[in-house]
Amino acid sequence: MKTIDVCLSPELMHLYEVKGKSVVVVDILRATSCMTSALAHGIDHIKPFAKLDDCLQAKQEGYLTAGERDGKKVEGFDMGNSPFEYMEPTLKGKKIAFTTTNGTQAIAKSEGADTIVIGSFLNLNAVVHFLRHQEKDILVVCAGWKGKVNMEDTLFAGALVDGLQNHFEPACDAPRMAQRLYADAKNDMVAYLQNSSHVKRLARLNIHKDIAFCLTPNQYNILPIMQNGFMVAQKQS
Ligand code: 3SL
Repeated sequence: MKTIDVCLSPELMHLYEVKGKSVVVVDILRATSCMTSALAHGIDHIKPFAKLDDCLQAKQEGYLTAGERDGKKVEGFDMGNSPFEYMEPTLKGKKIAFTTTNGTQAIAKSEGADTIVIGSFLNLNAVVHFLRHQEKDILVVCAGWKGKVNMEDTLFAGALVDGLQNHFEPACDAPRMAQRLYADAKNDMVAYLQNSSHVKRLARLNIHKDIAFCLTPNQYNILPIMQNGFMVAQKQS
């Protein structure tokens, strides 16, 4: 049986091999939820950047600049990191250069994988469906917060382990732990996470609406997938 593994923080990436694998990058609050929403609402593609300056440069190639540092929209950027900002019909067909504190760093660290897809609760079933039909071991890369482990990304990893349990076996204890956590939390994830670090951080920025939305499963049936450095939406049947 093929395996599923979970890297709980990008700082642990040196312990994992990405070559030959399907990698799922996850930053539930809020980068990968935001990217999923943007593509589901008609953004043409997203170019993720680890560095702020590189992201700004993309403006010269006609990109809108988007993202955050420490949860706040970057000065001079066109958009921040709230999924609701990307639902605006006038953004349809636009291309976006995106950089975030943790999410786009985790994407950069996943380079070299056979496939990189983006996961969020918003497209949980689409991610499960895609991975189930890949003949490759899976690595879920949790973006965490500045190198530290967080609960929301671990929960999503657990949801994937759970959804794929008849097809992929856990490679070590991290996927088993994530699955246990998800089993504890799945009936009310908003309540379960209320004392978690990043929920508290975001609550200080007054973005409760974003938190509730990002924890809502299966709003979209698309799969953001990296193709030649660009993230595009692949529709799932
Ligand atoms: O770190 C990230 O990539 C962001 O998603 C963080 S925040 O939710 O915008 O604060």
